[in-house]
Amino acid sequence: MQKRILAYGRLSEAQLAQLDRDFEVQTFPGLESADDPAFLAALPKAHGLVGSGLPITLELLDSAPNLEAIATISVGYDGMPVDELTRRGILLCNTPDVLTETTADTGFALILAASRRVVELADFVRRGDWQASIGEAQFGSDVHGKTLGMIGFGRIGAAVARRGALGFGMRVLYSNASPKPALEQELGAERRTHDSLLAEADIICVTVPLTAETEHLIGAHEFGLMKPSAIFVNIARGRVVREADLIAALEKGQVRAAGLDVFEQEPLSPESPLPHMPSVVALPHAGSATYETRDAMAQRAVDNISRALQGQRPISLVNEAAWRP
Ligand code: 8YV
Repeated sequence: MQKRILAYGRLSEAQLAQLDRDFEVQTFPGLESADDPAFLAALPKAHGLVGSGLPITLELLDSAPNLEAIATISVGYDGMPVDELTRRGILLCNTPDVLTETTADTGFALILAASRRVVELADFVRRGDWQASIGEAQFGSDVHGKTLGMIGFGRIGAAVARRGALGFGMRVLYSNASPKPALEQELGAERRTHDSLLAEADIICVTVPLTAETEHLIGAHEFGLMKPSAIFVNIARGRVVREADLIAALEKGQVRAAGLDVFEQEPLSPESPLPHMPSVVALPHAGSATYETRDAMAQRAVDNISRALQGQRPISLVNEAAWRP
């Protein structure tokens, strides 16, 4: 009997054909809740799940007693009940590496857009407000030669810092749980405590994963430490920042501008003041959203689930403790 996979993410025809060769595959494109009757009916016989955005609840796991592996099409796995999956012997696989450079591009796009007021000035032209030579009211702040403060210095943080140091002549500071001597060597990066980084950096970019330790890491106290000219960028997870405190800091002029790809609640409510503030560039969680990278992420997830269900070690395994070779 072939093992069964429920695929609820966006997979290409070639990727579905790859899965079809070895498994029985049922697709649920665009599924965001497990309430779909066909999905609920399929869970009891499912051995693998592949997709993203579906909350993996204990109730869902109880309905899927044959589940052996979940391949999420994302690097982040906050919100996944990792300990519970491990306890049940279910492998959790993610998609690191393939999205690093694209997400760093997004981070740098936000750094440039927020610093140089790209969206605001493009709107100014679009509205027909460009009637005379622009003046100080339209000036932005430089990026090249500034001090970049990275909160989190993993793969994506390092890739943002590399762009800053090598492309824009920036000095790089970082705060991270562990020191990164190789990156200090490569980029001249200097490790700082969280508070001194916030006070010293001109541009602050958050790339930490969301964990119990990093939830609401940046709030009123932290914004109070930043320079009034600081540019704040978040490409990590919205809940790393107390959004109400960010709004207050922008309103009070405690920081100059923000570039945000992630929010406490997603999709962001149209009621939120953030996208309406001229000093904010807001994106719809698009960090990895390119044709090439989303395809590479889906491919990694397909390879992960195939390997997991065939008794081979997945390429990217989150819960090592669940792996039984
Ligand atoms: C995902 C992300 O594509 O990989 C992540 O952790 O944040 C994005 O790149 C998004 O979460 C949809 O799965």
